[in-house]
Amino acid sequence: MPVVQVPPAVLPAPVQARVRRTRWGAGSVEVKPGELDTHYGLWSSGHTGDARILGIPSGRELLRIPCFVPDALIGWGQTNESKEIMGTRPDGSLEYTVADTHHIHASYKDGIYDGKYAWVNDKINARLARFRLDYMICDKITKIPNIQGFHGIFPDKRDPVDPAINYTTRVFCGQEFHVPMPNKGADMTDNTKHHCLFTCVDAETMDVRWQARIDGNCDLIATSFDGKLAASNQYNTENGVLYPEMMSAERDACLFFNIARIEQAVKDGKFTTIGDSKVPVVDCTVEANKDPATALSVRVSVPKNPHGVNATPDGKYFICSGKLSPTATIIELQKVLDWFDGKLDDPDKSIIGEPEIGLGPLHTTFDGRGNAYTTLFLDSQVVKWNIDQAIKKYAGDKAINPVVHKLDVMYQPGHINATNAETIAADGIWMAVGNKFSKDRFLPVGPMHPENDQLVDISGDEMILAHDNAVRPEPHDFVIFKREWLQTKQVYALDDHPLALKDPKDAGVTREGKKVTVRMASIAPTYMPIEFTVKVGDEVTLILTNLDKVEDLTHGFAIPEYNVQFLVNPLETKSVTFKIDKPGVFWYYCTNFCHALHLEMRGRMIVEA
Ligand code: RUQ
Ligand code: CUA
Ligand code: CA
Repeated sequence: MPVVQVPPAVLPAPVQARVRRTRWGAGSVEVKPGELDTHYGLWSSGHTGDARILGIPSGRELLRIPCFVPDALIGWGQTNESKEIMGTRPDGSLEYTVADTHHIHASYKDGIYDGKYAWVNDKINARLARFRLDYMICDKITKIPNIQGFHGIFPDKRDPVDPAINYTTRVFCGQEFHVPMPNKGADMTDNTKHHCLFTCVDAETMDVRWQARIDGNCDLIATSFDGKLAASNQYNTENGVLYPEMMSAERDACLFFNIARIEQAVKDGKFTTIGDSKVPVVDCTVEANKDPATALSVRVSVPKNPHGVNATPDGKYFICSGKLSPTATIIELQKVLDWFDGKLDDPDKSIIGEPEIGLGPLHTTFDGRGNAYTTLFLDSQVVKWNIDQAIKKYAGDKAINPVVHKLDVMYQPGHINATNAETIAADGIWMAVGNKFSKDRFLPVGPMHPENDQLVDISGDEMILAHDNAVRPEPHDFVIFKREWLQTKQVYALDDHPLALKDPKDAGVTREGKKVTVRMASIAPTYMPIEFTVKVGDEVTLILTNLDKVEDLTHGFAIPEYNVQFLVNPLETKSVTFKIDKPGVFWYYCTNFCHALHLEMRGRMIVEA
């Protein structure tokens, strides 16, 4: 950690505040030239449809990882490899070109990130993308059948408790919008035929394992650290189609799924299917799950239209934010398990705290020292409150005020997350707050404002606002964790791609009728071959392997008038397929500065009429 050497007394007041903070342990937000950030941040991007990697505490954006939508820089959505992951129509065009990524979470081993995967959802088109974190690329996308308004996701935090069930971890997915099931043009006004599903995806195969039909909807998702339960807050227990109906009940719910029982029900064949989908659908409706001995799910009531459900790092509690109620609800995991075991007569008795914390509470994070931090959208604040104190107050000690501190943030915060806070190792150092409005915080750039991600030092008793950084709209959720938990590879392996060109001598053109294959290598500062000839009417597949194995030696490849541009990183292979329709000379060239002779790195595609 950088240490400030100057005696505090001679410094102006704001700087003194920073010196004090340095002594508390969070360190300076300044990452000096040559130094590295201490934490990684995985950010979802909202309706730019991708994900971002940030360094924390600097807040610098280090990388964008495309997944659901095309990206011109790396050629995502253009290369054959990325199109296969994204999904295409019969004519070869992309199935979808828009997306809205909301929630991003990484894979765990025993309650701590294992650095293997992260997942993000697409709310618009109900897709789940997986990133492999060693290369920081998207390697799979799964379309979730039957649903719309795919919102919360959360992976298992631990391998499944029942070793008889043969699979690895899973990702749980919530459906926010009610639709007729099947959604084929019938029952459009029949409320009773509108449903929502809770979906389980296998983390390794990315296949949809099962779905659960529920009453009401799912919003955010959280999983328990013991691997037994998944939870979803529900703001539409009314099953309303329009929003006044969704606001009619005084309390909605947090819905808990007993994952082992659902897996068993699927194994025992106790499921149905919907429309053409073959995915098993179990019954998690309220009516079918009244008997604790067999119930697959149970509802715990939570005040009006809650948002955000988060598991505390000690594994004991789930916290639901009130949104339209100025409260947070603390639900004790063990008590929910007791209800399933027949030891608690009323699931609502698992509520052990409901502190008043402020207006418009949305999301909560933790410092690992027993404190919760909740965003207050309407108050434009973050409230720090003590969980034990809130529990004592609920138990009867009315004199207690569990609120420790409130901090103004700029403005209208949504998501919030602290370093390591979604693991058992929450370290209580930094906290990021995603503000939906930035108003006057940055140089004006016209009507569309950036958003303001703020960094807060939470190492002391009071929160200290450490810095603002502008972000392109509009990130939603994010997780932050210490850099030691992630080891990326800096160079690809030739064997990653079955068509890699291992020996430059194999470069060249082969033809089968009108189908032409061009195998090409890049070695700075040249391509091999530096010239190839094709004919109008051909269909060309160009496979390019970057044979430079030096870290950071990335080449680009562009062909004028043929709308081709993509990147190849060290030892990476990518391919593109395009139709030849214009005769002439076309200089392909390297778009990515790679060498003193980068500008000379080019060659000719000669097209004969
Ligand atoms: S949910 S504020 Cu709260 Cu997608 Cu983003
Ligand atoms: Cu290769 Cu620039
Ligand atoms: Ca409601």
